[in-house]
Amino acid sequence: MAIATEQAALDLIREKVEAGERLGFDDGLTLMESDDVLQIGELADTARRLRGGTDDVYFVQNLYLNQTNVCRVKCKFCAFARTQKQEGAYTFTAEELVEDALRQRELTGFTEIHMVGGESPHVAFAYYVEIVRQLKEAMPDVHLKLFTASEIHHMTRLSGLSHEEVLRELRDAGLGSLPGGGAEIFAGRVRRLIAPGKEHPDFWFHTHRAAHGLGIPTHCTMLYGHVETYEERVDHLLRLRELQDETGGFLAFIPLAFHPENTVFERRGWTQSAGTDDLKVIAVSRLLLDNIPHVKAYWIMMGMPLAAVALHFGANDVQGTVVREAIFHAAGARTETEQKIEELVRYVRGAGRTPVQRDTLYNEVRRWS
Ligand code: V47
Repeated sequence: MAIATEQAALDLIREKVEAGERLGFDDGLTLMESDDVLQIGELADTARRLRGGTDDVYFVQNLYLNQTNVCRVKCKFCAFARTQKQEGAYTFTAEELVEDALRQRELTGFTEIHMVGGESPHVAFAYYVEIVRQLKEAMPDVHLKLFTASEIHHMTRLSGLSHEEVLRELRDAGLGSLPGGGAEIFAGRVRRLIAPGKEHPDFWFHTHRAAHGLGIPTHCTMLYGHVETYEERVDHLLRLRELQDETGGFLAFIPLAFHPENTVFERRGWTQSAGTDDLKVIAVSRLLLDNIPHVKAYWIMMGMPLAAVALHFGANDVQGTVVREAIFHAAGARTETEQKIEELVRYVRGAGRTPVQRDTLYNEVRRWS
């Protein structure tokens, strides 16, 4: 787009944002195609404030667990999964996970366990229910944010139950919310290239809609920086916005930058997204997702210094302390695996914002004024 025409298009988008008007597909595409990252970032921050956002920046004290890395799906973007017979394959029992979490709790407190894993064909649905039941029994005050929509779908295949029935059983055992993984990019062309063995995106939506209907809040993600086009990114974001209009059940959106190390894409010479693209995706997400209250700058993938900058591009959450992360680190992430609360506070303050420790449901736990 010629510079003058692009500026005219951005000016029109600014007018819409200032008037509180919803942006459409073409607006999203104009923003994605623009290289004027600073202008888009400022616009996203303006939109965030006009929609009631303040200087508060959230994080949660959490622990990451993975119950198994055994997976039947073989997504081409994944460096974490193993087959049962491969070296390094593991499946923890409920007892082992509880023991691990309790041991970790003696070292650092946490209010949330975030756990996702592979779709192992070697376990039964009862395994998942038992994990949830035992974790909840051992730590009743900890929120359990467990299992992607793909894993929930996998459980329907293991059990013969519907998505609603699986979710109800997990909820009754102690599940608090679902993380947003498994969304990848919804466009069929991309899914066929990067995750041909994965379920149709309709199941992702069906699972989240069912969760929201049962009062289980969820998160949503987009895996970007691989074979997707700008159109496919915008399409993905608008599909999320549509479900949120219907249910209001998404707590936050988390863009996930593709890490190619140890995947087939590394052998084809792929590298990780540049920081400017990460900032642009955060900003455009904030602009298009006018109905999702929180956008996370996930420091695990972008590092805490860039996550702090992203707070001026529409993000208002830096996820949490994390403690142990395996999926991005298997794919070459060079970031730490844990941030101390003091470090999160230091970075958020450095960005001129107010650090607020939250629980999973965004209730305030502590504020640094
Ligand atoms: O679905 C896997 C992504 C997701 C790679 O809800 C990769 O708060 C980049 O669900 N490069 C799982 N991304 C992680 C997940 C998550 C993470 C952080 C916060 C939340 C939340 C959820 O990780 C997968 C996939 O999209 N992923 N491999 C990779 N090589």
